[in-house]
Amino acid sequence: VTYKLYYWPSIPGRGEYVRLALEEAGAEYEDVAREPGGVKLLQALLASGSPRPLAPPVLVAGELVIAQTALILEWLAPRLGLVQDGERERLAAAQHQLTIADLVDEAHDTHHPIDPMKYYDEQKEPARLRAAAFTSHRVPKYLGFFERVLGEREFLAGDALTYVDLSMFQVLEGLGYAFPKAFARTIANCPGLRGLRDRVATRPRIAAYLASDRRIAFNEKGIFRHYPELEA
Ligand SMILES: N[C@@H](CCC(=O)N[C@@H](CS)C(=O)NCC(=O)O)C(=O)O
Repeated sequence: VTYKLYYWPSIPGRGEYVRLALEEAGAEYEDVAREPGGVKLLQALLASGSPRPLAPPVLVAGELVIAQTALILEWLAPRLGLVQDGERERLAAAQHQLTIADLVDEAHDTHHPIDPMKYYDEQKEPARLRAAAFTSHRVPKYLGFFERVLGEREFLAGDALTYVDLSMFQVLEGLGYAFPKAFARTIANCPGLRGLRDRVATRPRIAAYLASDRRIAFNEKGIFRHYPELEA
């Protein structure tokens, strides 16, 4: 099967968690909205897919239409060899992925704390307060949690690489981009996560992907945005 990923073409966003899994597995996939006319296809899928997706990313596999990043990954992982067999292992991975999704939501809310439909410029002051809380309390809480989950092991869910490790890599990269100073302080206390980030980045398929033009750079339209004033 050739998987079809539908996601906004100009940001890594939540589509990137799915891309990293597909890339690590060497799966065949189309990044539909990045092809000419693809955004219209994405909009058509949002208007007519069944079950109806509220928002991308959406994965289409044959007849199946799957939305919600964590659910897409939970469905894909056994097919891509990115989760271990067994209920406990599957549940642990899904649980950690949902926790990552919470962190991603909070990262988004640092620049859109009031209204996701309005511009950042229209909510700069609450954004400053939200970002301060995020970088001083929430990021240390989340990363401290995952550092403890990892312990002395190499992977977050079980004893082999899973999609959760790939997603954690993306989150660490995103936090480092958006909040370089605060992130440097927090990650200094997380040697396990630093090791995990380096291990993922140097996996042959991931390294090739990161160096390719398939990888979209972080930018100020995405979820992890670098606004220096939010770190002041
Ligand atoms: N919980 C969903 C959130 C999906 C989501 O918010 N997608 C964003 C792009 S990253 C979007 O296009 N949202 C449009 C909207 O919510 O109206 C997931 O994890 O996939």
